[in-house]
Amino acid sequence: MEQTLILVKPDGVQRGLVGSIIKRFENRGLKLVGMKFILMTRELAELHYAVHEGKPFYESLVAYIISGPVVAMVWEGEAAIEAARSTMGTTNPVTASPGTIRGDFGMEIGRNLVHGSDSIENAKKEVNLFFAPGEIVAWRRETDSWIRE
Ligand code: D4T
Repeated sequence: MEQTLILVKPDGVQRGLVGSIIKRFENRGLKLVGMKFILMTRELAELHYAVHEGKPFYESLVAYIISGPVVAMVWEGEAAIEAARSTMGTTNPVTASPGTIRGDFGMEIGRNLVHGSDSIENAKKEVNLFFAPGEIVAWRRETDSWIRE
């Protein structure tokens, strides 16, 4: 079973879209196993976006992610990483399909509302960056047999 780190970024929080965004992942059938509302420190942001250091958009990306609170979540499911990313839509909301979070709510790459891990390796790193092991909740979902064969 995969786990993926999802962030509702500061624009999603400021625009009052937290509930709508969470609902998309719930509707999909992903299972919520961790959630917190935090103001990311610059240190955490730099660790999270270390792979982008040196790129032209790096400074504005870090400034954006620490500009207000975010909702950090861990969602679980088979192929959770790919399922979450297809629910989010492409990185640039302008090209994201209608029906995806970015395609329905976004207009610019620098305000793309959500983050989702992009590989199993990065998902593990990111979940560990945001959550202590004791903050992940293992629970039995009664509807699982209607979502997974
Ligand atoms: P995140 O990490 O936010 O889920 O986005 P993606 O996984 O979909 O995309 P990414 O890692 O390539 O980019 C990270 C982050 O940087 C912003 N960005 C990206 C930007 O502002 N300008 C750019 O040219 C690119 C490529 C958007 C997402």
